[in-house]
Amino acid sequence: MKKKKTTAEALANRIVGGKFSEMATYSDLFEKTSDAIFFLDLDNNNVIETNPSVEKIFGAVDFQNKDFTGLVAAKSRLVLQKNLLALRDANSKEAAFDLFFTNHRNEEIILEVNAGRLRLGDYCEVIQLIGKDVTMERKVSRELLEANQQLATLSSTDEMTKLFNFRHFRASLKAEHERGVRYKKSYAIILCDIDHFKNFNDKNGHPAGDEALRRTAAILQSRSRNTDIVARYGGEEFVVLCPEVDGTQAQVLAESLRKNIEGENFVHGEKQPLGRVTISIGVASFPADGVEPDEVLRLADNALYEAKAGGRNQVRLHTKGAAKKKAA
Ligand code: GH3
Ligand code: MG
Ligand code: MG
Repeated sequence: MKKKKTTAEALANRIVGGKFSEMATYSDLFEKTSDAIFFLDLDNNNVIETNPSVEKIFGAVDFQNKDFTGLVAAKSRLVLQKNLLALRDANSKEAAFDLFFTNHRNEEIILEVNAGRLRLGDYCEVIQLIGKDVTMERKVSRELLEANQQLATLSSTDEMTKLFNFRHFRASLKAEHERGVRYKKSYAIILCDIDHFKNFNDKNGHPAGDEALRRTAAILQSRSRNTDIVARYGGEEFVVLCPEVDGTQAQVLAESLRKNIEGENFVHGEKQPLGRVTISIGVASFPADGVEPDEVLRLADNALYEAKAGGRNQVRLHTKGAAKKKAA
């Protein structure tokens, strides 16, 4: 059966034998599109004409005969000037970029702009900017991005101490281990536990205990390197993951952490069995001590146990000897 022609096809053939779009007049588009259209003088960037949508988007702002580069927000000026300059060069045909404006109510307006040269009749050529109003779209995606970042921060942060939480530490350890294996880099784990903390709570109350935890966290954070991951391991235990550090180097950092806590004047510190708030620390490293992350962690925990057994307020580096002694 012969396929029936659509009305549009039939019409097109009947009238001109060409496309409808070729019959549309530019002035119709200029008047009716929801995009803002600006014509700029090719020589000096002055606004020659704007379409009705410009007023709908910007309100009653008078663009006529003004230098367009002076009408955009300062942060857009450079990108605009660069693109206009390129468009003056006849070889450069089109450009797409975002422009920021401030309207008369001091609100930000963002246009996604396509710019190009447009020949009007035989004698005149202008720069045509067609701008889609993406203000709302960009605002929503920015808010979404911020909300996601906030969520990511929340899900990796310990509420009380503002350090990273255990979950983030585990993820960082996994990533650091993979990096270590691939690039043959070492890393170390420093496991810290506040000494006699139950005593601190019993004598001074839970809120005072919380305060001491926050203070300990702040000291550990401020005394570690920027590249270290300092996290609350749980309860009164903290962990520092040190990338590209071996056991001996980590022991030096651990010793400085211990000294800093010991040297801090904690409120109620004098009521602790050692006369001050102190921490015990166990250190182990990859690949010298353990070849799997859980093994390194377990060995750091063993070393911490040794530090406690040795009298507390001290650092123990995991050694094969210590592990054997414990297993015996
Ligand atoms: P050790 O020197 O052997 O580590 O003794 P310790 O008393 O510190 O260890 P223990 O495991 O017996 O007690 C830990 C205490 O830490 C008990 C618990 O109430 C307290 N703790 C854990 N989390 C928190 C917290 O978030 N806030 C407060 N205030 N105390 C906490
Ligand atoms: Mg503990
Ligand atoms: Mg403890």
